[in-house]
Amino acid sequence: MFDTLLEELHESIHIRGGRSMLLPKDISSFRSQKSKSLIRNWLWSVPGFRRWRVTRLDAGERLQVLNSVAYPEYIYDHPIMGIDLLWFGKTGKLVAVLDFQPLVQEKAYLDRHFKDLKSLNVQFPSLVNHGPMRSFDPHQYFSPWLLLCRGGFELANNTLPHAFTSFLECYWKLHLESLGKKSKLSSSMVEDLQANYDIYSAERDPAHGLFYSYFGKTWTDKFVSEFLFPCSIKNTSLEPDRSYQEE
Ligand code: BLA
Repeated sequence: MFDTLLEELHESIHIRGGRSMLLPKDISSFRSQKSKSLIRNWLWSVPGFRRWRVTRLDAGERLQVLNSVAYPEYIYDHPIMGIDLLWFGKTGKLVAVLDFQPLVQEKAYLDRHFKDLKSLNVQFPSLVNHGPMRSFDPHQYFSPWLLLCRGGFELANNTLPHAFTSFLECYWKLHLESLGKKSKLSSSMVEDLQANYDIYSAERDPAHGLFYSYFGKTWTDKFVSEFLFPCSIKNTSLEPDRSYQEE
């Protein structure tokens, strides 16, 4: 599950000039001792973005994950791109979240950036079937038009791939349009808001318990603070990715 979507994501990054960065070995790929779960990670350097990370977790029948976050450069104030797809094979359950994650919730900002995501809500109503959020606050870094659904195989296998393609196209469109426009939020404000996103996500993300159980505390703490949400621990004036080299 999700390998086709992973390939599609990587291909779409690649054709827009993305280059894969070299990661520390135990972040690039890490296998749990006891459960044979494998996590693989990629970090891309993409024009117009300061950081684009991708994670694929293969824990067999128990869990399959595709997760990705793209942070635009600070001179652009458009939303962060967020993807979180989970497939629990034993119970046949899908949790899928696709969002343009807004830096602020003001109407003018939402009007400016969310026309296309709104239309995806109309196109894919079966992906907008969520109840209340359990871990996150829907009014912080989530948009009113996020695609968030809990479903089964049919949704995962048929609807999700179409929605995924459209979602990526819409986000690239938003990104390309934003390159030509002047941001309304200042770069320093965008920098603070993106750093806050990392702090907020590191605190709330329900994945940490899962990573602890698969990969242990030492590896998980390093992974969360250095790879998933580096701005949650670092002084935001430091560029977090300078330590990584191009592959
Ligand atoms: C939910 N995400 C979850 C859950 C897990 C993960 C285990 C709980 C599943 C459930 O509710 O049944 C897993 N999250 C991960 C993994 C990683 C991660 C493996 O970050 C890292 C590799 N989460 C994101 C991004 C978004 C996101 C980018 O990482 C936005 C698109 C959203 N995940 C998100 C939301 C939920 C969720 C909204 C539901 C949580 C809730 O109900 O509050």
